[in-house]
Amino acid sequence: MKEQLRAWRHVFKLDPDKSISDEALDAVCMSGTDAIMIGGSSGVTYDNTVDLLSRVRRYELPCVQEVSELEAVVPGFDLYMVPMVLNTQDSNWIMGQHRVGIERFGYMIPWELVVAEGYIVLNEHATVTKLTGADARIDTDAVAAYAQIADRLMSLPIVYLEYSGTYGDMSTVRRVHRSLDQAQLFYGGGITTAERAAEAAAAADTVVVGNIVYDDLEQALTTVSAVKDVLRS
Ligand code: 1GP
Repeated sequence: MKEQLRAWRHVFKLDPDKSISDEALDAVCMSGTDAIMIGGSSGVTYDNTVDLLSRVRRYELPCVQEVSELEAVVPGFDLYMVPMVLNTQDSNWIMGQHRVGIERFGYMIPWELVVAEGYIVLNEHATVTKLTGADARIDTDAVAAYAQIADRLMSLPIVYLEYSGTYGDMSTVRRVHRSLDQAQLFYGGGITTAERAAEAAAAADTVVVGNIVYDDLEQALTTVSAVKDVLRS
């Protein structure tokens, strides 16, 4: 699955703390997206994660967990994406939680399914920013520098520009993309239209679409072909 990840261009991120009808979930899973990522910044529990995983498992597509809460890690996902927040002073979110997780559960971690994400959190008003104490008010040079720490110094396979809840600065995304050597660039945040999806797809390797699934499903579904069309052209 780690090899397939490289080819993912569009991902829907579903929040276990939000409800989604069977019909909506069916549309999301049958949309042609490359994968479903399950995760969120608050209210994620073992029970709501198991529930959503089991519903997504009725479909063929890959389902990965983005780990944000140790107690909510559930066996049975195809991959486990582990964020390391780079632009925070609070080392708890870079490796503190990770250390606790390995100490406690290391004997049962399927390392072959674990993928680290170099997270750069860039919406100062997002829950994840408040939670992690990330400094989202950094300039493009700083963002590119953090991305290179992830890519070149730490050899992380993914750099994730997380604008969660707001549409990001695409010139920054393009700049970061150019600066990377080996890491795959994920972009997430504020994709609410096909136009934005296409623009983000041209700037990053992989586009993550979250909230709009819950706010306007029809719009959410248009983002899939918008992303794929950019790649074809
Ligand atoms: C959130 O990056 C994702 O973690 C997607 O952001 O919810 O704003 O689409 P949105």
